[in-house]
Amino acid sequence: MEEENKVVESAPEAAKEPENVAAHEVSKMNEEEIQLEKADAEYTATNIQVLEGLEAVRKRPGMYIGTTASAGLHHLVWEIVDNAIDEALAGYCTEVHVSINEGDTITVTDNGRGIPVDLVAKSGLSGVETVYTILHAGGKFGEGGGYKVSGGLHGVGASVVNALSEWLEVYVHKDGGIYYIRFENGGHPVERLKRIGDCNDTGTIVTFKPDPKIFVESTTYEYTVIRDRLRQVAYLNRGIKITVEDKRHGQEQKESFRYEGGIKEYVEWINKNKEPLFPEVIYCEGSEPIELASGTISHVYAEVALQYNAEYSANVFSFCNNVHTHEGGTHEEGFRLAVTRVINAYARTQKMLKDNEDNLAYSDIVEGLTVIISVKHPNPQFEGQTKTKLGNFEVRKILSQIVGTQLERFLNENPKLARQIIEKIVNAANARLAARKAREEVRRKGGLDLATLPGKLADCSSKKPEECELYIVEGNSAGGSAKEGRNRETQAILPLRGKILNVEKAQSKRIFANAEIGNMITAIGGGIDPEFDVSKIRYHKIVIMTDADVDGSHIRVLLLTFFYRFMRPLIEQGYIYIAQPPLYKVEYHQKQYYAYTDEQLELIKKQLNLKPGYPFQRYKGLGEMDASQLWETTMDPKQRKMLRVSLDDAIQAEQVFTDLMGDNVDPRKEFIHANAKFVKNLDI
Ligand code: 0RA
Repeated sequence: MEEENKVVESAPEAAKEPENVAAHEVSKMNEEEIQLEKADAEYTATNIQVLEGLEAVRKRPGMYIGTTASAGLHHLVWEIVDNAIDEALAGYCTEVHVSINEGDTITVTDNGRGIPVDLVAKSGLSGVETVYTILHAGGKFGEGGGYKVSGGLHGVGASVVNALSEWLEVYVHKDGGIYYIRFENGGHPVERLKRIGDCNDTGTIVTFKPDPKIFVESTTYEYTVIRDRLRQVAYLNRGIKITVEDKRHGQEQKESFRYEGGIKEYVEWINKNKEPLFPEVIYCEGSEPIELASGTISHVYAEVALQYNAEYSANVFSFCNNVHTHEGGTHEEGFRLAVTRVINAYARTQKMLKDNEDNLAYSDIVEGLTVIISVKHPNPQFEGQTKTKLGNFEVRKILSQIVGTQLERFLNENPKLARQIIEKIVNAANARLAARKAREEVRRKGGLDLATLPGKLADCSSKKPEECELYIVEGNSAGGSAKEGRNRETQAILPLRGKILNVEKAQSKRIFANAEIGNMITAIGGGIDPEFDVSKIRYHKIVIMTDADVDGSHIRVLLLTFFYRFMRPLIEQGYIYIAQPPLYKVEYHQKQYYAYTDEQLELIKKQLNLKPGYPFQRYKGLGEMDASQLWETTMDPKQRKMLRVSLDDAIQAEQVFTDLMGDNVDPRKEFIHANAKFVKNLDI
């Protein structure tokens, strides 16, 4: 073992050409003591620099992982998984296993080549130590070698995970040996990489414990969050087997994902509760060479899968390097150009669209269409407010060409399906024209006129959207209390009468004619999709306030569905909130105590030392509260609780909304049962 321990204690001469000298050979060299000391000195110097780098990450974790809340905690997992996926995309790894262990540590195992263990010339450290301690070291290995695509949102590197971990351990199986290193306290190596045994397989096993000093809010991992993301990664990277396992006591579970059909299966899965127009999934794929700044030639790979269903909403989801590009970008633009061009040309040659008729619009083409666009790019540029918009200009043309030629071929080879598609699109175009007419009608009657705010709206006096809040309130009586109790300067109230229209089931013509919806559109002021303009909205907080019962949650889902379909940026940019009225009131010695959960009620009873049977009020609806109570418990910015609705996983949301609002009744029933959980996890 003694001999093996010298892996990284090699002489500087050897370090100059590490790619030619295997680590174990280096270790066997008979080195002069003096050289060893020199290497040690260099190691110490590197080490100081390295630790300064990692310290910077610990000082400002938000700069690297966005947040130290739950999303950041999970980001650590994506980071390590990305490395394994890169190894799979390079063609050397077929399986990735992720386990959540007792104590909320994470282990990621892959059967790739194993992270290099020999010296890296530039760093003077072993490959493993380089990857886990030098910021942005990941890319250096990939260049010239395999298919290295990580970057963008993830791709900050494994060293960031190490920096934010209480401890991190790596085992590498490679060249017949098992190598081990452990880091503590944000990336300090306990010992240098050493060979601890023999093996006849290859791969990398990483385990880390997020540092509770960094993740102060919580260090508890959510199985479903990890499961959902890994399922998505498996869909986006066909053939890779990804397993997720929860080993924590009492919640043991395990699921495996492997999709030979990749994104073709992904669109089928998204559409599983929708009625398809026809079962076929249209699939296009291709790659184009691209020159990197370094002069080396790499490739951009693109694939698109689409399936029509009998519904009306458009669902275009795009990805670059497995990152969901919420804000779209050049890949979506290329797709849009291609389908608009090809569909119109085909419709005209088939005389399904006459010479004197207007072109079919992109919005007509994507009505009832589910699309996955996935691009792998060696040097992605992410732009936009949330850095989820692909900016590489060359991608537009690549997508346009690939989709253009292959969609055209599909239409020519499948004339029956092509006819069905064009008929559906022509229908959508007719409905759009009818809707425009209906809208103009409503406008003429004063309904959608932005200049005339709805009479039911009690507007606030401030005109600064940043400080203005719109409360959408269920029922007229609660609306009355809210109007009376509010802060008139910044809080506006829009009461809703009964249930709003289910937009999931209605064609746009009916949607625009609906008075409640018209009122909301006018009050919010940004118009609606496809012309929705978030910069014009009149309130930066739009608060849904409904009763804490089944009807209330139904109305809430109807409203969320409406926002999701017609004003999606409101959700994407975090402008939608759910008010949290209390469930109980306890009166004791002329003082009121409010409880928002059953647990809180128990706590209050205990703290006040109340006898069993002491009366308390259970609020059945907002209407039971008077104006001052409603203000105090639910609307006062200093005291209220609100949930911000986020769109972490638009695809999950897509399924939730189709399940809840579509024709398929069973999933809706299921939801009513799971309602409590949904309300708790409003991160849809
Ligand atoms: C670069 C080169 C080689 C392997 C890897 C990277 C690698 C990195 C990670 C990160 C997680 N799992 C990984 N597996 C492999 C191969 C070097 C060689 O053997 O020639």
